[in-house]
Amino acid sequence: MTNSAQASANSTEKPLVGIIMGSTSDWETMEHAARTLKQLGVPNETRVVSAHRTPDLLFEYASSAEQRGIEVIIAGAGGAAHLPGMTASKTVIPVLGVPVESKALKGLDSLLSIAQMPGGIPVGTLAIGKAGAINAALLAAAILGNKYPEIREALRKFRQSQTSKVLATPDPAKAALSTVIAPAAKAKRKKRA
Ligand code: RP5
Repeated sequence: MTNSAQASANSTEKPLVGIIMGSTSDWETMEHAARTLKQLGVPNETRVVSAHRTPDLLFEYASSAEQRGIEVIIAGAGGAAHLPGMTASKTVIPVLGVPVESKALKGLDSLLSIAQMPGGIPVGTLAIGKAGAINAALLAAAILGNKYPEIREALRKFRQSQTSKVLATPDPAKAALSTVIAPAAKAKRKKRA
């Protein structure tokens, strides 16, 4: 088997990325990480693991992840967000933290809890909310791309398509007009027929 075949990654394979979150209420944010990984063909698993409500499960998940073949962990949490840091303390695989937007402080509490780790236990901290969840998945793919050529190519295609979409709509005023004019013309044609 070639290195590339050995390193192939598709959705039927064992998960390479573990997406964990402190609560089911975090799913609204963290589903964007799962969707982005799916789009890139990166096998992943998703679990609710709470640092405060299920600390034993957190220890078990983090300490067994490497042995189970997980190569990157994405951990999302809000408020006193200890999940990413505590996870990082129990494994040497990279942990990417997503600060979930909290009601009280709009996620600033989550951001600082995740980013302000003491020297020695790093957590790669992303932006608050949806952007952070998407970027955590893209960063996980970039990390995995060092080992899995398919993932690196999927990431390259994602970037190219993103660039093409932006270049295809250089004038936002025209784009806005076309969303008004095109449906109106369609309705007119339908009425005539
Ligand atoms: C954190 O507390 C979770 O990550 C979540 O963002 C926040 C609120 O959790 P719920 O009260 O909605 O379960 O542990």
